[in-house]
Amino acid sequence: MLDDIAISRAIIDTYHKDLLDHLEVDVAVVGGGPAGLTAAYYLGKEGRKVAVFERSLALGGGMGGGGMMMNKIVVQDGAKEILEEFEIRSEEYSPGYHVSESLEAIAAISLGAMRAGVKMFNLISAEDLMVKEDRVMGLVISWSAVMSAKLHVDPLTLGARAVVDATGHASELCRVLERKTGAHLATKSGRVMGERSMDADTGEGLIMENTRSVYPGLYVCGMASNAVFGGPRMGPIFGGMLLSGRRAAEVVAADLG
Ligand code: 48F
Repeated sequence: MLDDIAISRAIIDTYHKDLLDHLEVDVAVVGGGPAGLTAAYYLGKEGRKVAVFERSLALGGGMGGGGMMMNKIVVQDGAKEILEEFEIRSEEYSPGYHVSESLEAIAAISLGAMRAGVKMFNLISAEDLMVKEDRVMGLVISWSAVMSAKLHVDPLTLGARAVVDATGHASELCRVLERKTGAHLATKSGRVMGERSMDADTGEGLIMENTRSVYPGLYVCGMASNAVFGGPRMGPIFGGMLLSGRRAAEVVAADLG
């Protein structure tokens, strides 16, 4: 006979063990979109302790909606090898333009990351950063439901040797950092420069150089990189997101040593 209380105990106990076990991590990735998930995968694969915090119920960020809710993504030649890394099927629609199912891509990258040891925390939002001596030292987190209900509940803090802002267009962590500390970011203006209008070719090109450390302990990847460094948006071509995720992992790993 199934014991209802045993089911609750199993969930509460194992979840809290996981949360405690990830109170201090090597890398906290905020945002479970294509860039954050890919960064987390490559960092996990090389043995780093990584947790992803995703505000929503589901992983995948903007990828599931493809372009204008047509659930396909386009990936250019340069990022095809990342599709292959995750065994995501694709069709070369025209020379250099590979089309995949967006939901397959989300499922494959998410599973790859989890099997590489990354811990996923959905339904948790990063609302702030822990900053000490001009360095980001961790995250301030809360349940997304608390935030959307605007409940007056204090958050909790976790430590991270590196934090990756993979929050997409909003670049939320960089914005909160500049708003609360007046920090000088590693951009031309020292501020979040804001994303520019659509230009897939330029945007996909710039995203690699914009995937970098933006402040001690804080890195940007994916759409947040172009939003912070003033690059254009690029719409439903996703190669840049995957490449940027991999690049972020390389940059963070090099800094962590
Ligand atoms: O927006 P998102 O998919 O960012 P990305 O990985 O990819 C961008 C593309 O989807 C697309 C594009 C392609 O050319 O332009 O927009 O850079 O994923 C960002 C994720 O971060 C979550 C959000 O719910 C989404 O799933 N997120 C945002 N702010 C927070 C957050 C936060 N403060 N805490 C936790 N999660």
